[in-house]
Amino acid sequence: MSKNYTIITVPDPLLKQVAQPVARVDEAVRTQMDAMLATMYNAPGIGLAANQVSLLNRVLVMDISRREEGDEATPICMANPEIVWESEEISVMEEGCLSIPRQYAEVERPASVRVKYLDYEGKEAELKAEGLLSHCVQHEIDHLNGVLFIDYLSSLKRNMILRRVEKLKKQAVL
Ligand code: GNR
Ligand code: NI
Repeated sequence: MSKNYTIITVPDPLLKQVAQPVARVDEAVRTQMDAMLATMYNAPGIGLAANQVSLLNRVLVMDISRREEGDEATPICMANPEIVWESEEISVMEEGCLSIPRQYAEVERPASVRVKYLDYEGKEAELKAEGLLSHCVQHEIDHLNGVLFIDYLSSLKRNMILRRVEKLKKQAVL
């Protein structure tokens, strides 16, 4: 059984920090990936970056599969992910973030990307992502760079969202 981390929320300054590369994927990093997956499934969410659980290394996990009863999980774990190619075509999708609870906004991103990374075994791997997975992997890599989806919005919309999260916290809804 993996431990569940606590997910931090805005305006925690750790969400604005740049995470540092891992030297290699060792047992400690694998244990972190397992615990991040458990935390993500529990939330529930389709992705989670290390910053969101107060860890500042370049590790993320994702699983966009709809998990009905009996379905196998199809987790993707990445260390040191790098976007090596992005499409000119743009995709707009409504995004949310576990660190900005209950707030959603449309975000424009390259429609597809290729990502190079170290996998759970520590081997070099590459993923081509489109659709929801493309938005998700870009959203997670942004977290590792201290960037949130609300940073792409106008300051008016961003501040509106930040105030709504504050209000939810005061109401103890979070
Ligand atoms: O659960 C999540 N859903 C989501 C939807 C659209 C684009 C990105 C995401 S990621 C988000 C979980 C999260 O906050 N990851 O950092
Ligand atoms: Ni997020």
